[in-house]
Amino acid sequence: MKHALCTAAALLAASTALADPWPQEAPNTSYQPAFPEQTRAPAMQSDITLKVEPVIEGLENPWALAFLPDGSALITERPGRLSLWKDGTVTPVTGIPEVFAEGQGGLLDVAVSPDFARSRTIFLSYAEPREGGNGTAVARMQLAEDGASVQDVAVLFSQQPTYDGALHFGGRIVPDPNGGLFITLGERSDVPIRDSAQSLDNHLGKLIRISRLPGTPLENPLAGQDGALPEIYALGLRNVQAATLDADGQLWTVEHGPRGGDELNRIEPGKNYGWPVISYGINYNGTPVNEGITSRDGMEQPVYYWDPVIAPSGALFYDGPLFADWQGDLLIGAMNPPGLVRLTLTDGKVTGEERLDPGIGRIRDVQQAEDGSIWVVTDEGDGGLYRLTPEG
Ligand SMILES: [Ca+2]
Repeated sequence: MKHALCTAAALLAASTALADPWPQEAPNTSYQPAFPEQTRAPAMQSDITLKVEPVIEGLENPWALAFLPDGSALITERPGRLSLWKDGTVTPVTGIPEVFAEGQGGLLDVAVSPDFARSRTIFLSYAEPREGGNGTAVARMQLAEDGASVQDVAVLFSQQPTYDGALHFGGRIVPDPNGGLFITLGERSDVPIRDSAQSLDNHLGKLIRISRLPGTPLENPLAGQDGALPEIYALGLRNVQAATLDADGQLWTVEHGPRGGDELNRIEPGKNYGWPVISYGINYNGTPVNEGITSRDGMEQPVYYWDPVIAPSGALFYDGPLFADWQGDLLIGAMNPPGLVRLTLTDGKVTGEERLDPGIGRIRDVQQAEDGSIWVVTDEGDGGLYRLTPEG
């Protein structure tokens, strides 16, 4: 029965492939979208060839990059290294926190404070080694003038509870314009710990917002609620590793689903995004996620979902001069299949999707340089930092 279903779906995919610039592979489920634009948007193809220039090669599972105001860049490698690239030279940065570098854990994101030019402040997220397990943490520190070390390291946040696992750390950091940091936090993957994403007494499967300064609480949407941790900004998220603000300052996230069910969400304060109660995917072993439902009152629908998945990590709204046709489009790093996903959005709905494969492997982070070029890191054992521009 399962085989027959797959064959029919494969035939359907084959018959539409001629019209599509990229193949729509058979979905893992027969779930129906809540509205027509929620999945499988019309395929688009840009009339460009990507030029790929290696900036640094031989990086070990790089996870993130962030530009400094002078155009230099900080790069993390998951085993626990931070480097500064400047004018073609790579300098190791010493003094960063110790990390738990197993499975999906290690040194994760790097973010530059909006006041960096004055404060030299940067933020790192990482899997923090602890008694009895580990958890995602975020530390604040100052980059020395020569870029070779950090000092005054202060841990701003430690996800609770500690868990003895190596999966789903989340870890993306987005500074907001009002003195806060948005931080995405995984639900640690396993049954039953992942159900914690639905309770407000812990940080698993949450998006939180904390102050950039230690000991300065911010107004957050659930802070007054009985038993709710005051940092929580949104809940019911699985493993968000892509988060970015649009031109209006609205936060968007892209999360890893299970088998099927990667999601794009527009984050509203205090809202519940449903995991693991509702999902457009199934468990890796083929069984339904809990009751196998895709909607429930009080839980937000994703703006868009993918089945099969793209394995998203790293995202930005493009607004540079080099890719003139991509203004305001959402670019998402994809690890499986590897490449970049471009979405066009109109009135909060996805109107088209393009798959671009620069041929460099699993893209883990995407950033835009001052000149409008797109810089990415590839999460491979022999990974790198690359600059993408339109050919010609
Ligand atoms: Ca969801």
